[in-house]
Amino acid sequence: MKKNGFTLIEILVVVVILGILMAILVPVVGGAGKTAKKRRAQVEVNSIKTAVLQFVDEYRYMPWWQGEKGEKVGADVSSKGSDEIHARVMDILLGNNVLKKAYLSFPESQDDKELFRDPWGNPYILILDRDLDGIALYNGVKIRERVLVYSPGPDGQEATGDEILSFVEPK
Ligand SMILES: [Ca+2]
Repeated sequence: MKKNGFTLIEILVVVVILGILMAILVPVVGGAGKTAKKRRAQVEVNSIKTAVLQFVDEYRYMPWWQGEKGEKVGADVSSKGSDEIHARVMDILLGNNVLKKAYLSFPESQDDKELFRDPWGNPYILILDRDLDGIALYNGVKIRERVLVYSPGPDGQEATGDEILSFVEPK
């Protein structure tokens, strides 16, 4: 018997095979995207941390102060819940400082030029040891670091266990 075109069975077999392939490939590709975003966030929290430490190394104070001649030391400062603090720290690190030196640059792909956003669109959170006692507080826990940088993670929520940190959280 000579066949013209595909039989219904042949089409069904192809559809089933495609379905199986999709079921295998979609989670793999999706998972890879998630991993890549987490990796990018880890790289970025580390580079912000490095930028702050380089700034402190040169200036001997944190890249945050109030007003034109504001105090350069004072209580530790956190950008949690304050885009204004975050934006000012970034402004200073991007080159608006006495030496006019850029300690950091935003990724070219990022549209926002004021807030350094994580791969899920939330600004990274910075906690600066402004009193320079070598301790910064993370959710009430003392961390022996000059600067803490973190992303709330894929869910954008704090303290849900998927945060991406520039430091090691004590157990
Ligand atoms: Ca401190």
